[in-house]
Amino acid sequence: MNITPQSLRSDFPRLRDRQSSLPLVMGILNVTPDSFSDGGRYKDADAALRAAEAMVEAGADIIDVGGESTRPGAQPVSAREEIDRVLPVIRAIRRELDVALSIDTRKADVMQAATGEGVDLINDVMALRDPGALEAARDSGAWICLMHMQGEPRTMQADPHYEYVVRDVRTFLEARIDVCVEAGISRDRLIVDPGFGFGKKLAHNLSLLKHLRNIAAIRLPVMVGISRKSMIGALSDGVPAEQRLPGSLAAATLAAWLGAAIIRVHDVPETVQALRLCAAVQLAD
Ligand code: PT1
Repeated sequence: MNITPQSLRSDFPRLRDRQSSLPLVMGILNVTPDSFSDGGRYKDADAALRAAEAMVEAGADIIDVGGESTRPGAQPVSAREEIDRVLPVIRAIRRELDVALSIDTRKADVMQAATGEGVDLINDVMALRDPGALEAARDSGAWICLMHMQGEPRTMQADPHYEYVVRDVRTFLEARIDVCVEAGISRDRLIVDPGFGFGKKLAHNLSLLKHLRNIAAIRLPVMVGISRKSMIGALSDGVPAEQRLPGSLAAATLAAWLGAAIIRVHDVPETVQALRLCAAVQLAD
């Protein structure tokens, strides 16, 4: 069920109607210095392009390009630096591959630069709360993923707390949807994400996954990113990220079963296999 960039805008409504039970697979492409750096922007962009190509061949529907880490404890980078990292990669993928493109950013200037190169989806862990982001996203015409985060990446895991996590996250997402609609963004351009690992303890993450249908009841496509996150390590004696594939596949399967429309992952071929099994069971008599 590969979709072309040209068809992305018209195909997304399919996510709301749920004709297909197979969620879209979003492959993660980090272009931070620790990921593809061996010096030289051109070489880095070429390595990133080859990684994207492998994910597309393995069945990724969307490639999510990110130039700033937002994992717990990460330090912010400037918009200039972020643009310098992601634009060569976005241009190369646009030129060489037939795949939908997403930009993982919270900064208005990066949104503007990326959508100017034809990026189809803005994936914002701040849900357009940064200055200028709402306007930049509105004017881009792109799809927008609004994610829930409590706090900010550097400190968000210090002491997260909620009254009722599922209700609190849903209330936040609905408030951000209202802000978007009031700013002139059509509801059909929006996707929501509960933000696994973003200012959440293990018990919060588990409740959000168990009750994902409650988030899907917002009646917008739901995106889920659990791939290799520490919540998986926490359930397996703290195994490092490289050893979290089995838990990642279980999480992707559960999310798909509970109605997720897009699954954001590192391990595309493995996830595609798990999701095909899941969809086949859902479609069985
Ligand atoms: C996500 C997501 C994202 N996650 C969306 N975008 C990250 N829409 C980046 C850990 O606990 O879930 N949804 N962009 C990566 N962030 C994290 C957070 C990585 C927590 C790791 C952890 O290990």
